[in-house]
Amino acid sequence: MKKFTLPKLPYDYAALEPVISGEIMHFHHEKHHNAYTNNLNVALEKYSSAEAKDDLELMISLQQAIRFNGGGYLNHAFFWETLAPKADGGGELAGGELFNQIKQQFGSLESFIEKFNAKTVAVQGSGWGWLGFCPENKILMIMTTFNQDTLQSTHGVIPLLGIDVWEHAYYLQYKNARPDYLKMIWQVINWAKVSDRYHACVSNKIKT
Ligand code: MN3
Repeated sequence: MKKFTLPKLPYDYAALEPVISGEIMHFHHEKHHNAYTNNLNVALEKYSSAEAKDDLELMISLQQAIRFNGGGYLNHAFFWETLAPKADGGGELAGGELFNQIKQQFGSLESFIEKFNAKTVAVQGSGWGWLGFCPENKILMIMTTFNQDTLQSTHGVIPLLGIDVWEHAYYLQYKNARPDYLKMIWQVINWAKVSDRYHACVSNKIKT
């Protein structure tokens, strides 16, 4: 059975400062993401055990653990790649196919960010804000998910950009001010990566 391992952060813990503190990145990656990874492995192992095969209640409860921890595993791996230090081009989207599509659908990048933040600030409790690609209508969509639900498994929409709005993602630095965190984070969005994901969708390189 496959064991999942904690993916390496593609930059140093402090590399996103001052937008996201090194302390937050350190805890978020080494504690939170690591816990999802370990708990996912435990749940998967139990699920494949002989005991679980004869116990439907146990299987159902393990499915919930897999949904939560598996989602936490995937969403965080995706999140680290969605961010980049400013020195490596974080925050820059000057043109290109994705930029044009954003402009066409939302008017401007600024107006897109405004709409994204309004929707994501409003997530009740813990969850994620997403820019996704709808494979049916071939359009961009701003969406949210609760807890660690993944966008694709719950809505059939391909994630291009995801922002963690669990309190652990910002509380140590921004305290309760989720809007301030969301206002700042655009300075470290890895638009090159997000654009690559969009290209893969429109050129049908990924299975939808
Ligand atoms: Mn998180």
